[in-house]
Amino acid sequence: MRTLAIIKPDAVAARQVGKIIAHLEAEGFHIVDAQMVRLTQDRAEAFYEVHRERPFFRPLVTFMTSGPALALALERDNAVSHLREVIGATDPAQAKPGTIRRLYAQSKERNAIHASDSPENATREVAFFFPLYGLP
Ligand code: 3AN
Repeated sequence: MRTLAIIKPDAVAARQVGKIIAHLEAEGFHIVDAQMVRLTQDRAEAFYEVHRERPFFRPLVTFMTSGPALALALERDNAVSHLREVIGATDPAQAKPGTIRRLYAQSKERNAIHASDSPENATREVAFFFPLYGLP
């Protein structure tokens, strides 16, 4: 099955893309497709639509549009749940040692990587960036 990851603008700016991809490949993920993206405000708002009413929505959209990011369609057994384990908790201070966020994230907002949180969202989010791979 497939899931979506986004290496966020903080990690791209800090030149951590290579290390994060190596970490993902070591965890058994295949890169199905990849695209450097500069999200517009409209695209970022659409992507995070479910969070529109949350207090962090505005700063999140500002951050996600602040620089280039790398969208990755990833494939593996149990891709969605495994990727969530590998990235760690939203807050890097709470993330387990060895997880991507513990290793590379700076804060709850600047947290290095996004991963789809359910199979339904993975289908939607892969299709958001890679329409060709949108079907499960
Ligand atoms: P996750 O990315 O772990 O699934 P979500 O879906 O709850 O977390 O939140 C989406 C994104 O919103 C997070 N990746 C993070 O960048 C940002 N975010 C979540 N909670 C906060 C918060 N309390 N303060 C600032 N930003 C947050």
